[in-house]
Parts: sequence; C-alpha cells; structure tokens
Amino acid sequence: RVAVVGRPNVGKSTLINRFLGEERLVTFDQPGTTRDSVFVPFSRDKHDYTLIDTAGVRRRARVSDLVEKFSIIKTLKAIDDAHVVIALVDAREGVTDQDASLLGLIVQRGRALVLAVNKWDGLSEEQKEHTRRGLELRLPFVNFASLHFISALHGNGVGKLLGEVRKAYAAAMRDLSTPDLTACLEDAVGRHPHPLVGGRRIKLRYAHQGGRNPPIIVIHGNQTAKVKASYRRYLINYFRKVFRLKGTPIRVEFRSGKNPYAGKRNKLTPRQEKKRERLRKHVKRR
Ligand SMILES: Nc1nc2c(ncn2[C@@H]2O[C@H](COP(=O)(O)OP(=O)(O)OP(=O)(O)O)[C@@H](O)[C@H]2O)c(=O)[nH]1
Ligand SMILES: [Mg+2]
Repeated sequence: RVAVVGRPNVGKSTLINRFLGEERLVTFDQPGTTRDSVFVPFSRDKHDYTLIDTAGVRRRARVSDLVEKFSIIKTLKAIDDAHVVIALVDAREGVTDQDASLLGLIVQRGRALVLAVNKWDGLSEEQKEHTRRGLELRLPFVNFASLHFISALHGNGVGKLLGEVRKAYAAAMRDLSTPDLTACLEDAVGRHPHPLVGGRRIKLRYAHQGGRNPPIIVIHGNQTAKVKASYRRYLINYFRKVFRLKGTPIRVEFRSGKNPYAGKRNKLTPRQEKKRERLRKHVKRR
C-alpha cells in the first residue's frame, strides 16, 4: 500500500492518474478537490500495489471547517495504513511549514518515504534554486529518502518513482541477523567509540533486530541511558550505510544489563506469598 500525500493542490490525484495512465481520479486547480482517501488497486511489472489518494493536508490552525478536519484524520490514517508514503512538495510554492510538519509526522510514524517535488515543469532557474535551498534547509531530517523532481502533469521523472517505492519497502521490511548487526556495531564502535561519561566507558555489547517497518535495532550494553543523541545518530547512519537501508527511518533502542532481574530476588505478591506458605506446610506435613 502506497499513500500519496501532500498539501492541497500539489498534484496527488494527477500523479496517481499518471501511474494508471488514465484520468480515473478527479483533479482540479483548486485545493480540496479530494476529500476522502481513495484506494486504487494497480499492477505494474508483475507487482501489485494499492495506491491511496488522500485529501490535502494544510496547517491545523487554519482548519476551521469540520469536513476538512475529518479529511486530515483520514489522511493520517492513510499514512498509518500505508507501507510506503510518496510525499509531494509543490515546486511553485517551495517548501512550506505544512510540508515540514507533514513530513515530520511521516517520520514519527516510522513510514518508508519517497520524496518528490512536483510541478518541476516550466520553472525559472530562480524558482528551482529557491526550492532546492528550501529542501536543504528545512527538510534535512528526511535525507534518508530518495528525492525526485517530477512533473505529474507531463510525466517527467514519474517512471522512476515506483522502483524507489519498492526499494524503500524492501529496506523497511529487511531482516537483519544478530551476528551481522553485532559485527556492524563492533565496527562502528571500533572506529569511533562513545566519549567517556564521568570518566567511565559506555559499553555497547551486542545488537539484535526488535522490529520491522521501520527496522528497530536494539543495542545491549551498560550505562546506555547516557548514550548521547549525536552518537545515536552516528550509529543509525552507520547501520544505514552498511545494510543499505535507503528510504526507511531506522530506530535504535538501548537496553542496559544482560538480564535486569539477575541477582534480584523475585518479589512475590501477597497472594503468591500465601500460596508458597501453603505449599511449604503441605511439604512439611508429608
Ligand atoms: N504545471 C503542472 N501542474 C500540475 C502538475 N501536477 C498537477 N498539476 C495541476 O495542479 C492542479 C491540482 O492537481 P490535483 O491532482 O487535483 O491536486 P491534489 O493534490 O489532488 O489536490 P487536492 O485533492 O485538492 O488535495 C491541477 O490543475 C493539475 O493539473 C504538474 O506536474 N505541473
Ligand atoms: Mg486530489
């Protein structure tokens, strides 16, 4: 399932029509043309997709009417329902606050992402430059996604998108083995150890996969609560490079201690205490 999202009028329905090769969805030069998520089954090169056309999302503060509020909830649900999101940015408007907050949401939800700047046709060099700078300055946090400059209306650049969607999907669903992850972790730490914290070393011992879509990498060690944010980013980038995880967010979680209960006595509930007492008596009697 592939959700196409972006601000109103950015060209979401036009893009899906372009994939289909026919004018199936209503498009119109006015924001708010699509009000509800539309699921469109579609096959290309022996792969089956469900494309989800969504209502455009604008900033919450501006949303007054109720129909539109429901549209936004439906779009957020489409993001959750999708495996991969194609996010569109309007080249004529440049990168706006709404784009940044919508992309923030997609990353927060852990969705695989393909980013496309639409309406790239007939732009002046200044407009292009302005949009490029906007991407660099305002959207550095989605640099894990592949970026495309397209024209949904004329079809330029559209052909590559589905291949990138498949790659992002494969990355999001990858199985990573514990030995491979641990070797990669050792490598990363060997090259660039975590700085001492209060004169003590943080040990990162091994890593295993804790989930898919997005990949979650669980790292075990000691004092892991003190791992710095910058070091987490370093590790994420390292894993991303080694395992070629393009197009998907990656989560890294830390756990301290081999077994958090080791050496601790299990504290019983009053009920369990009573049961144990009963058992003891029973054993004594015999
Ligand atoms: N020049 C140009 N116009 C485009 C392009 N893609 C879409 N448009 C035009 O932009 C307008 C809006 O397109 P839609 O596909 O309806 O946009 P949408 O994102 O579905 O809009 P909502 O459903 O309102 O959220 C239409 O007039 C399209 O013809 C493009 O690549 N270049
Ligand atoms: Mg639409």
